[in-house]
Amino acid sequence: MAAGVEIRDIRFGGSAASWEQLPDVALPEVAFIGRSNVGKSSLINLLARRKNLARTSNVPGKTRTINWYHVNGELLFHDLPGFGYAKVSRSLRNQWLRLVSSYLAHRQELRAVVHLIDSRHAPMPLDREVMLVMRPRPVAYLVALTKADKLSGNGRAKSLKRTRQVLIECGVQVPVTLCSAKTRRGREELLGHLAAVINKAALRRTATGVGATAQGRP
Ligand SMILES: Nc1nc2c(ncn2[C@@H]2O[C@H](COP(=O)(O)OP(=O)(O)OP(=O)(O)O)[C@@H](O)[C@H]2O)c(=O)[nH]1
Ligand SMILES: [Mg+2]
Repeated sequence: MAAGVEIRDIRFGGSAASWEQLPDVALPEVAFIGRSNVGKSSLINLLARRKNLARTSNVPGKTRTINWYHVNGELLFHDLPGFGYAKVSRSLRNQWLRLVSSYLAHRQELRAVVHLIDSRHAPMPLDREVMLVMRPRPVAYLVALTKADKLSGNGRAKSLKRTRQVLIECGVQVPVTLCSAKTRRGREELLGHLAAVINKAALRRTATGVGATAQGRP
């Protein structure tokens, strides 16, 4: 496997509740998307080797804005609000869904999408929608199966097989990585896939050494 993205420096950049508030710094972006509570913020912490860089919670609906992180001053990680969370109002849910869908469909700087799916469950209808939205996009697409520590070896094998089958049904063939924020499983594999898919030339061209653009954290 290719050497992974090496995260030398990662820091919180800011939060956007609407399209207009997204950062305008012309750096390549990697988005982490998935259902509420699937482990997006935890995965960013795992990749960053930081405990509390992104705030996590056992109550779904923790991340309500698009939060971005500067990586090595040359790349952004975007932690997206989870979709499918039933306990917020329909209008707020729709607002998040609109923000996430327009981000996926139109964001110029987007280079890679990491789609997180709970390894214990089959992909849900909204997950299939993400796969279908991603199919024609000229953006690298990776799937991470989270909370793999909660499954036996047999359960993990089944989870991989089931997810690959749904991806085939949706017409996409992409790397699928079993991950655990608890055992740190999948970190190197995922960073390896990211290094392979992010356009290094584009990174060098646009690298500006930009640091944090806002104080504090979400
Ligand atoms: N056992 C285990 N628990 C995990 C793992 N990843 C996340 N969790 C737990 O799952 C819960 C949700 O994690 P978050 O990272 O906040 O999930 P999220 O997808 O960012 O959630 P929202 O921001 O609400 O959409 C927390 O209680 C985490 O500790 C994992 O790999 N293994
Ligand atoms: Mg979150």
